[in-house]
Amino acid sequence: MADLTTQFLELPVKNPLMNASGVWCSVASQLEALAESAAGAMVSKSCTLHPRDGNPEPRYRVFGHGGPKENKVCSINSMGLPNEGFAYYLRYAQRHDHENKPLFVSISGLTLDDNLTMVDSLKDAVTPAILEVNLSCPNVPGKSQIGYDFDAMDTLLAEVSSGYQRPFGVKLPPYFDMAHFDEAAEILNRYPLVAFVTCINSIGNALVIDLESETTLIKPKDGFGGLGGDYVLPTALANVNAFYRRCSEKTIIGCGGVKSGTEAFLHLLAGATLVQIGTSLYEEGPGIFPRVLDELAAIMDDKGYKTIADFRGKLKTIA
Ligand code: RRO
Repeated sequence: MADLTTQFLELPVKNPLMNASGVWCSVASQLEALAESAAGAMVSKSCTLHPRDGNPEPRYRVFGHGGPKENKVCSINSMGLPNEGFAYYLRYAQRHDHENKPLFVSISGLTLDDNLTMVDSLKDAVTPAILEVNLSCPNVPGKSQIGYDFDAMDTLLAEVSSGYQRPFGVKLPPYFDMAHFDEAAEILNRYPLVAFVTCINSIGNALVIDLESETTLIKPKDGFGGLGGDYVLPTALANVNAFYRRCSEKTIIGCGGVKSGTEAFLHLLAGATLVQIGTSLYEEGPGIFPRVLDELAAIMDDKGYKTIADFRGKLKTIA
């Protein structure tokens, strides 16, 4: 039977699966369910310095196009960063069993100062939690994504690096242009403390319309929201592989379109070390982890791969 154990920044991890931030991780009961699940690691909901209610509902909808045969699982959300506030997630981190599984704490401050305040507190707190800075929330009205403003991204990475002085990671938005992959990677590579890069956040500002009612699926921002699930898999794989190729000193976490062992395998093949599940976790709950792990192990067995290192990053291209 295939060995699914892996390592993340030298930490042993039981397997490469974890939740995507935002899914099953907003309150302590959900975090505890993840801690008890088969996932190898977990991340908390992106938080702001102070608690937020987020955008009006309906603000998350799952949908499938192509009919039952295609069985597509897609989502659109404009949650607007609803969260319990940084102190809440820090308290959870302080009682989490990090030996059992690594915990990432995701922060998404509304200002640079808020991010630096949270970074300072996390640094001073006695917790092995791993910091991830979300540069890609697409849903706060009036705020653009830091990941799409390369000057702001450079400034933030410089400030967080000098404030935190420990390895941390960033959650990136999807990029769609080779010049943008190059420029983003060049900025990330200036900062050795940026130890990992999570690709991708949802594809921002999509619009899904219900044919019959001629109405948007979600209420905030006139129906515009972040796309997740099946539609984003090729974009996610492109971003994972683009940063894997360009950031040889950094570890890549893949996120986007994972619903079975097949997509988890593809993310690993493209260069991811850990693989996150968002939309499908929202639909199935933490019971999804043992299923996807079994499917991944079966694919590895079929192909004769004994460990993840046998194929991770070994995507072939056509000569
Ligand atoms: O809360 C959200 O609306 C949200 C966030 Br912070 C994010 O990073 N990605 C997303 O799709 N939704």
